[in-house]
Amino acid sequence: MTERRRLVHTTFLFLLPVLVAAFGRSVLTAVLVVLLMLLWHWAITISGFVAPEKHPPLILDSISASHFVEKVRWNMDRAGIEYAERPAGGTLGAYFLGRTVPRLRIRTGAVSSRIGNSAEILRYLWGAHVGILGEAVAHLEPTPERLALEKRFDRYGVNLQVWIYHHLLEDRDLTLHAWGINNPAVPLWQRLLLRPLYPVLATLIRRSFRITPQTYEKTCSHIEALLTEMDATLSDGRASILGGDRLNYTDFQFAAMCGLWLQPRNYGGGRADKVRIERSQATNPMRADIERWIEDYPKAVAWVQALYAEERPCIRQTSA
Ligand SMILES: N[C@@H](CCC(=O)N[C@@H](CS)C(=O)NCC(=O)O)C(=O)O
Repeated sequence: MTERRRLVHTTFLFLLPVLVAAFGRSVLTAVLVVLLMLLWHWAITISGFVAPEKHPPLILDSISASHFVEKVRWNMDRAGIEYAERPAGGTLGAYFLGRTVPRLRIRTGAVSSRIGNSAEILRYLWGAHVGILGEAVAHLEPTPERLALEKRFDRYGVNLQVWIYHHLLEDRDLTLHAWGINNPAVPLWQRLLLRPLYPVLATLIRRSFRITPQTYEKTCSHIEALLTEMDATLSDGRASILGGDRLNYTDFQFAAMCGLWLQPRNYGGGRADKVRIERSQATNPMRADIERWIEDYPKAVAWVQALYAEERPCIRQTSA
């Protein structure tokens, strides 16, 4: 892994035209500097083999509040897989680097790989650990019915993004808080950028999620249809949504997705405390939706709360 070295190189690259112009250097000097930059770039590539940067073997790129991150994080914690979490300021990665979170970075010797998309990350985790950890990752086994349910819960997660931004963007400070402006684990330069960039980021979110009163209504009806179904399914007292007593990754996924609006005490397992939105801080319409859902779906809500209380112990904070 040579990311930090590449970051220094890229920063210098962007400064170069300014330096060459400021010092009034000739074309020949500029060409020489370009050759030096190429040499530096090559040296960084070689250094990845000769003197790789020190990183934990598994790094989870995140934004702390994300329910998709919580889906992966909970399943990793459950399996006892060691990783370091690296939180970023909300939406910066998406709109400036084109990546979503969760993203898992894996270092194997001098080779580094990245996996985006929570579903693909869970498939990797199961495949990479089943031979070593056995039973500890049994909850990650991707059976056909789990895969089908996971897709539905991922759609629920996307609907919740529309729902939450519809409400949150009405309150700039609350949105910035959820994005990590008060979270010391987010790099300071990102926290400083969030506020001035807010108008641009908010516009991009409204456009990319097509947030309008109509999409909000439609989204709420999808969310409520799924909650109605889960409420009925869980009313027979089963432990796992798919039946039986053994919990699997789709159970933690559903709880993680609901955790976004229900905010149980252990949401994030200790890693999202600095971005929590207490119900009392929510805007009135947002609180009204949450309270309506709590009242209308008591079985599903009680199940999620119990799962968080009993199966989501707070873990030690580890950051990359
Ligand atoms: N299909 C993706 C969805 C992930 C997603 O939408 N993540 C959001 C956070 S919940 C994100 O990356 N937002 C951009 C950002 O905040 O940088 C997955 O399952 O991981």
